[in-house]
Amino acid sequence: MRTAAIALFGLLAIAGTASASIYAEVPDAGELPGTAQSVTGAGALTGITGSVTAGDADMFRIRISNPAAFSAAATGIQGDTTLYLFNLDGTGIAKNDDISGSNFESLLPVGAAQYAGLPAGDYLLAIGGFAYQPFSVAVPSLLSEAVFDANVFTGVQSPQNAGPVLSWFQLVTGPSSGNYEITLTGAEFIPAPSSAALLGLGGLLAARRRR
Ligand SMILES: [Ca+2]
Ligand SMILES: [Ca+2]
Ligand SMILES: [Ca+2]
Repeated sequence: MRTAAIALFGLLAIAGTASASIYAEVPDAGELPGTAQSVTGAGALTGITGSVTAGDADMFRIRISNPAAFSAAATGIQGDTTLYLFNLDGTGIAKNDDISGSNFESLLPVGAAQYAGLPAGDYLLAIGGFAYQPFSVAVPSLLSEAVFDANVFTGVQSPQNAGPVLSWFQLVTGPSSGNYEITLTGAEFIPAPSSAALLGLGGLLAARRRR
């Protein structure tokens, strides 16, 4: 019995270690600050996996514990991803669409001026497929309303509009649905409310009920 318990504990420990560093989207992350999925857990966050459909992007609230070491690299969505980093209020920080003229996957590299000197804390990381872009107006009608210039494809871009993202728009149809994987450095899970705090609350409720 004791041996079984130890073996079970060992299995749980292994499972916890294996799954702790990669966050899997469940079920679909929204694409605006109010509907972004919080990546809660504990410890270093080394990746996020998920999927988008056409006319869809995913936004995650992550903790950048070391901005000087932060990086995000995306693969998937039929070989053409775009990565965006926003402040919690939805204002843009940085975007990369294509790694190069022949590699359409995305990289926000370590040390970019847009984020390497930011304070550690929580930020919004978004991913979309081909030509699905964030806009700083609720109903886009002009390319100049995009948070980031949609006609710049390589390099780490700064925003062209200071306003927060209020909508997304598919500019051109193309391969824009599929699975993706984002590899991260300098990031951590956002701590969930501690179980001790929840137990404390449960104890308080139980105590009140007994009276
Ligand atoms: Ca999704
Ligand atoms: Ca989504
Ligand atoms: Ca791309």
